[in-house]
Amino acid sequence: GGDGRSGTAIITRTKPKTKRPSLYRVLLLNDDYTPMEFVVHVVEKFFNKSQEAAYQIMMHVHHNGVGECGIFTYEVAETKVTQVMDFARKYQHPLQCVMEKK
Ligand code: TYC
Repeated sequence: GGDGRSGTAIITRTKPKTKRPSLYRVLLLNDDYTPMEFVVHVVEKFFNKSQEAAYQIMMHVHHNGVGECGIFTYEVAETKVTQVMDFARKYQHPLQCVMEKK
């Protein structure tokens, strides 16, 4: 790189740059009102977990206040959050789903 005239140089990349996408955790938050079975259903439906895995995640959230449902790229994480929040609102449960950068 460089223009051979101004005395400046431009460094050009030779190795192909593969940028890894940033990852985001999708979390469920505990509350006192959403039925346990509803949370299990949400985790099965939107995070493709078995009933057993979904139950364990739900109980983790119930006891710890927050728990991870999966790790995704930004767009996928955002879609999961929107889908869960829309589904919870449809059934008038206060369930909260959020994403955070890993
Ligand atoms: N704490 C709720 C109850 O006792 C159950 C619950 C679990 C709610 C996980 C939200 O993300 C949650 N019915």
